[in-house]
Amino acid sequence: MRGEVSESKPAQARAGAWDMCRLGIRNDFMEIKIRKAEMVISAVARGQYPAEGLPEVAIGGRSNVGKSSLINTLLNRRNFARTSSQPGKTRTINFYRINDAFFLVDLPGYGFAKTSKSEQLKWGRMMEEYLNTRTTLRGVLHLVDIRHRPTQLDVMFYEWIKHAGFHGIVLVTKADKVPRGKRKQRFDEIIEALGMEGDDLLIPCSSATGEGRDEVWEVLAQLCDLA
Ligand SMILES: Nc1nc2c(ncn2[C@@H]2O[C@H](COP(=O)(O)OP(=O)(O)OP(=O)(O)O)[C@@H](O)[C@H]2O)c(=O)[nH]1
Ligand SMILES: [Mg+2]
Repeated sequence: MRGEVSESKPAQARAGAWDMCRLGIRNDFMEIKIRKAEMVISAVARGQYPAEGLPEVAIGGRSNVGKSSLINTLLNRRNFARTSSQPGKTRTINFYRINDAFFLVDLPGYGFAKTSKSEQLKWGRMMEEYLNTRTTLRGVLHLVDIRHRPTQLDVMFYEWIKHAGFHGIVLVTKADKVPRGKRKQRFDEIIEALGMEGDDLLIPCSSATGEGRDEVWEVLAQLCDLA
């Protein structure tokens, strides 16, 4: 399996719906210091992808789910990846090079109501080309909003990720919007709708409170072999 989190590493939650929400944090996990973060290119086709051969992790999900906000939270920057309350902001594949060591990739969102059929087709082709050909891609973080039941497009996107051979990693965004006591039901709904199983991971996140940031960094570190 491509991009698999290796057996010996602890960021692997075992089966069982609720257990998937817990991710062991390594005691010796050191926060990675962001020395450098650069926007390299907004790509729409394969020929434009960076060719350095550095490992990369992509961040995908519905329009407005919080992909660009997550990148900013991870990097401790306010407006590095462009965010907007208007859905459909990110329409290209945006490559961010971090510490000259790996890429974070902000994927264009899907499911934006005002998207035309031809835009949808373009999105589909762009994603297929990226997921199926990008050999340096170690994993895809699939973002879903804690407040909404996954849509058909979410299910399709998750299937794509798994089908391409990547570890299933779901980040449940905007966790701050739902009180802790009411979350389990939300998680169970997402797990069921996406058909999560085995050692798939589910990590609650919030760009408003920073919840989940450490866990996501640990996943990135493991996927990209960061020291
Ligand atoms: N309360 C709360 N709001 C959030 C969170 N993450 C994102 N938002 C808000 O949700 C909106 C969309 O966030 P973006 O990060 O631009 O979403 P995106 O997935 O990049 O959207 P597209 O680029 O359109 O696909 C913005 O108004 C953010 O401020 C979160 O964790 N909590
Ligand atoms: Mg965006």
